[in-house]
Amino acid sequence: MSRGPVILEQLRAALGVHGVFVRGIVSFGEGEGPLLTDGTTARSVVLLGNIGGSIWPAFSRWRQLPENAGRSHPLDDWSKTIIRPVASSLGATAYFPSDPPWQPFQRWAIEAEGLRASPLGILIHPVYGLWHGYRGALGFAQAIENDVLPAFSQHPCDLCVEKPCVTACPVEAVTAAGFDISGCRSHLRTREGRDGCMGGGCLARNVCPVGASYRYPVEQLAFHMAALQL
Ligand code: B12
Repeated sequence: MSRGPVILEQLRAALGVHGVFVRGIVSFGEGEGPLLTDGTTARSVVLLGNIGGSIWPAFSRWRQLPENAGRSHPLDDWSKTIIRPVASSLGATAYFPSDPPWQPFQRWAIEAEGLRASPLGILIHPVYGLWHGYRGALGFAQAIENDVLPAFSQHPCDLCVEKPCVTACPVEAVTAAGFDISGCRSHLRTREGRDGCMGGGCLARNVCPVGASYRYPVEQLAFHMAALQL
């Protein structure tokens, strides 16, 4: 019998308490997956991530511990702290979105969850909107069947006529050619940027009508903006 369902059950039990969920599973042919620590390649990758502000309570508690003060990348460190022991107990290889060489997390999410890119570049989910992200992924030598239903058959941005996300950015950093990160960062350093996007979150992301009830809590929005400004 396949060990897949047991692995997924153990993962869900170990990580759900931290607000990290199994977001979907990608399957690979022989030799096509990312490298595992033993030098072979993965047959499946389980994507792990947050839905809305799900990680914020557990992460905030961890961050307040004296030994975690003053870290330069606390969210990445926390993700590794909770995901690595689970990877090791399951004999999996852990990948993290922040670690170069970057693994193609967005390509994996498109395949595993049926997500599509929004005009902002980040992927949109029909229920969670733009309010989700990835905290890690686990590579396995065995095939694991994807038990997560694909998110949708129709792209929510195709149904959105107004596309307020494209016009909401005060410095037009959202362009058809991609995201203008230097224009965004320069604006964040101005008084208008500090009073607007820095405190309350990216205006373009905030204005999206999809999944508005999953919007991150204000402290999390400010945390991500501070990281983006670095
Ligand atoms: C480098 C990087 C950045 C850079 C450059 C981003 C850029 N737009 O070029 C900077 C620092 C600017 C950045 C900013 C942000 N990022 Co960023 N970033 C990354 C990182 C580390 C690598 C991306 C990469 O180049 N991958 C390499 C390629 C090969 O991987 P890939 O999956 O195959 O790439 C596909 C996607 O890029 C996709 N794609 C991307 N944009 C578009 C646009 C269209 C129209 C289409 C069709 C496809 C598409 O097509 C590629 C080919 O399949 C990823 C994590 C990761 N490892 O993926 C996070 C990641 C993409 N970022 C993420 C987020 C949330 C953000 C911010 C919102 C963070 C914030 N603090 O607010 C901003 C948003 C900026 C924006 N509007 O794009 C999330 C996106 C989650 C999601 N819902 O999709 C990721 C996955 C990190 C995570 N932990 O979840 N980011």
